[in-house]
Amino acid sequence: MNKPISTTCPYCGVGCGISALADESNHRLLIKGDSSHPANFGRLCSKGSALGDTIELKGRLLKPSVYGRETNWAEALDLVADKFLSTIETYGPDSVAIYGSGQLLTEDYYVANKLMKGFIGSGNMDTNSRLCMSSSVAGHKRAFGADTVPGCYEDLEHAELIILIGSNTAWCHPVSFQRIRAAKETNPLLKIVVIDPRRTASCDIADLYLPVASGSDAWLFNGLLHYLSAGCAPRTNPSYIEQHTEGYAEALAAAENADIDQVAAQCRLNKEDLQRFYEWFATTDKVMSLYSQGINQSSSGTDKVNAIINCHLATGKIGKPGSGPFSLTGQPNAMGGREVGGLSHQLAAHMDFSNADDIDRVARFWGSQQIASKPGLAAVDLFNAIYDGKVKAVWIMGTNPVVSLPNADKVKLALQGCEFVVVSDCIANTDTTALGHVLLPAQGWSEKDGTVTNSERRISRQRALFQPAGKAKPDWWIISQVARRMGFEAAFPYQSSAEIFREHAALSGFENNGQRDFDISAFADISVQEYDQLQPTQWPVNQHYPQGRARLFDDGKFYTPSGKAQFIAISPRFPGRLPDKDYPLILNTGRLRDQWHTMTRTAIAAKLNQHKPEPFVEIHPVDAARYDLLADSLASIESAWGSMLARVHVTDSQQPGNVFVPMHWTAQYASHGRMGALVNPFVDPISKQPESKHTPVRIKSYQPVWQGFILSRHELTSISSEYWVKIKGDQFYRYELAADSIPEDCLEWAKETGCNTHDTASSLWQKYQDPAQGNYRAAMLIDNRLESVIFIAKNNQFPQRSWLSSLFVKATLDKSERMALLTGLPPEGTPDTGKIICACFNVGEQTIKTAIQKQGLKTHQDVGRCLKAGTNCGSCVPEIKTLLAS
Ligand SMILES: Nc1nc2c(c(=O)[nH]1)N[C@H]1C(S)=C(S)[C@@H](COP(=O)(O)OP(=O)(O)OC[C@H]3O[C@@H](n4cnc5c(=O)[nH]c(N)nc54)[C@H](O)[C@@H]3O)O[C@H]1N2
Ligand SMILES: Nc1nc2c(c(=O)[nH]1)N[C@H]1C(S)=C(S)[C@@H](COP(=O)(O)OP(=O)(O)OC[C@H]3O[C@@H](n4cnc5c(=O)[nH]c(N)nc54)[C@H](O)[C@@H]3O)O[C@H]1N2
Ligand code: SF4
Ligand SMILES: [Mo]
Repeated sequence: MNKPISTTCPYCGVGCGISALADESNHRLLIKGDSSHPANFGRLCSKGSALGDTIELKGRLLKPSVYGRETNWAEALDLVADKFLSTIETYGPDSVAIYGSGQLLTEDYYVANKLMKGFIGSGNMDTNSRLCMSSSVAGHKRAFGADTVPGCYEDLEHAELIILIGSNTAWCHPVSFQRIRAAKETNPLLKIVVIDPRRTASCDIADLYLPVASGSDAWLFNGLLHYLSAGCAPRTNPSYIEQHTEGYAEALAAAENADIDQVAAQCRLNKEDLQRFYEWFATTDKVMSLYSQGINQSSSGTDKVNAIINCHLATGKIGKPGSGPFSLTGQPNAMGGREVGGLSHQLAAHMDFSNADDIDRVARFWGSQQIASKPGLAAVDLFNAIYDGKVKAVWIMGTNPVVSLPNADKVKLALQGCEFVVVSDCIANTDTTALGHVLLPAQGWSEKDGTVTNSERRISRQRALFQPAGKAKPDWWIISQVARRMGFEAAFPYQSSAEIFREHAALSGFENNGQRDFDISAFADISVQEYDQLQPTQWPVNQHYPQGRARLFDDGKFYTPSGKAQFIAISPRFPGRLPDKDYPLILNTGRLRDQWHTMTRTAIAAKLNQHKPEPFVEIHPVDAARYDLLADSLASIESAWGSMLARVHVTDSQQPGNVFVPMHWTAQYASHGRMGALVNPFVDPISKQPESKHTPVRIKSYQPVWQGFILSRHELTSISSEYWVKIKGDQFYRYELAADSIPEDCLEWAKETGCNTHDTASSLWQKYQDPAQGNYRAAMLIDNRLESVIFIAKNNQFPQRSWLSSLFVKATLDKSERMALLTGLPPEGTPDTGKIICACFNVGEQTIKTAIQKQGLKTHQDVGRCLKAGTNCGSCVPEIKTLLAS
């Protein structure tokens, strides 16, 4: 048997270490959390645990293709180089662009950025981090003079108050959330505050939940600054303010009007709750503010970040164990991308275009005569420029902008009209690869080799577990090959990721002298063996900190010209577009527990599709009544930019006036689930980050003539119904369907979708039809093995799909099961698992409810002991607790 290989999870910014046992001959993978990795100490969430189910070769992009024709690498690379060169020659360097991703490895990212900024000579390299971390980057830069995350995960165990602001940590950073839960169990004095317009699973451990009005956080933290400094005995830290900061008076003056009454009104919060939160912050020594997209994705995202940092500076609660503002990074290498300068205003190694010395320094280091001298276009502007025909050739790598950018229908049009679109991806069919003229197969996570940096600045190795799929190549290799063909051989000689990492490390230390926070010069001469054995290390790693550094700013020194941290005077602004009579509701968007972004990888793992199988819209009961929406019916949601269809979930976890849809569905998995089409393209004026959490929309009921579902052992080939959703299950595919006209012959119609309806000697059909009611049910078995199930009805009265779905793993059905097929319900005495709650151990709602009742279980720990549910990643614990309570 092979030895386990240590690597890093390719999903979120927690950056969990994984111990992987790869079986090359069967292409199988056993995954365990790496108990020695400081980010997770052996824990993994549902997504990380399911990685072994996502490595299949089906669906992978295996060969390069040009204009729809498969080809070899040489032709594809030559074409990309030629087209880029000829475009630059005719229209100049700013007519081309690269749009990258926080899911590229640091080495890939470094090379892409070097090519565009250093050698093509344009700033037009931006990344999906613009949609993710750019407000935090801008906020850090304003306050600290550098994009520094001061603290580390260990602080979670030291803190006495943890504030989760616009962060659904329970679902998006599940392993860190479990760490906070554990810290609270060890230290019952630890208090948790959750600030989010939506009551999320993260509220499960909250001592106080503040349902802040969408977009109003800057008011809340200006109010806190005001509160800390008010009264005869201020709770600020005057000596810290004096010694280590500047701009306090101005920031305070700007917060002058933010008294509790005003803040309560602006944030629509109750005064007592507000008072309690402020008092806890004022009186607790060790406070951590963890924030994420509820803060960043806003037209005042940068101000929100600084409003939070201001409060930490005013109290000196920064740079000490258990204290500090802490931006949770989203993608596995969001941080690494910032290190290499992946955003279009950055240059490299935490140097940027705002400083002529930086430009000169990087040009000398790279030996470049034609380095770009000014920022390029940020994501939304970049795609507008493509739409306008100003950018004529674009190379998209490791991101799916046709889904994830705001005003996504315009993005689609932009790419449809663009002269030359190159897409590097590991998956063949995505909404973006559909529009590429050249498709380049990138190695996937289990094949790649390089480094990533997590939220706490920890650099970890991703290591190859398998041989590459098909002709797939590392992203750094693909980019270097194009660079060489463009005439930049000398600057892109790389043969391995280790060489690139060394160069990146050397640049970070080049003429640094302690002036730049990002310094990993200790790795500048790292050997291939040392690189291969690199242990997870927090930067900076240099001669002063050869083993890395857990916290920055513990010495009160910042990277501003004066060495002092900067308060920023904040005047809270309203979101860019406010609801009006045409679009009266606020659309909020975000993530689900078991899916990763545009689902290209997580939707391959059947077990990750069971928790939330269909696009949905969450709406408050009052609004549901106002807009005549029944629970579980379909609704159409429209904004000034686009529309979608989703299943209605009525819940008081939403505030009236707000609706929420998950960001994940694409045209590959749903007919009308691509929410990016609706999203407001308004951006923060400083960070250029789009306001993805606040779009005015309207909602109305969508009433199809019929609804139904098909469960099929084989993937359907052509679905013609107006509404469809495709869900991969264990040995079957599930399709949720709805349409405006009832098929004349249901069987004929099913055949057209590609459903196996062939009558053979071994096939057995069961059918039930009531045309008057528009009711049709059928099931087919081949040699007693279930092949397909079709349910159609004019009303939306269907059994849950759980029992029928569970039959596909069986080699044959017994008589009682066959008899029950067309009821869709298990035969008497057979338990139904119900909807899956625990994805790690596949435990359903009904199983949990029955166990609670029959065995008198009282706590989630009891449920865990009895059914294992909730004992791996723990992300479903909040739901188990809800079941216990009901
Ligand atoms: N399961 C899963 N985990 C992921 C990802 C994934 O796709 N799936 N993606 C990763 C990535 S790249 C990222 S960036 C992170 C994102 O992690 P999070 O930021 O935690 O995730 P989101 O669900 O986008 O948004 C967080 C919360 O912001 C709230 N919010 C909306 N508007 C406001 C507001 O005005 N103020 C406040 N205070 N809150 C508001 C939303 O209601 C939502 O609950 O997750 C990472 N982890
Ligand atoms: N409305 C709304 N929009 C949002 C957000 C939101 O909360 N609301 N969140 C935003 C945020 S924070 C983020 S981070 C983005 C994420 O949005 P995207 O980056 O568009 O989403 P992903 O699905 O992660 O896309 C990654 C792509 O890279 C491919 N890929 C995976 N690994 C590799 C690799 O090693 N090499 C290459 N070349 N390709 C690879 C995947 O198959 C996939 O197609 O969405 C943003 N958009
Ligand atoms: S929390 Fe989950 S998704 Fe994030 S790195 Fe860890 S295992 Fe991967
Ligand atoms: Mo993100």
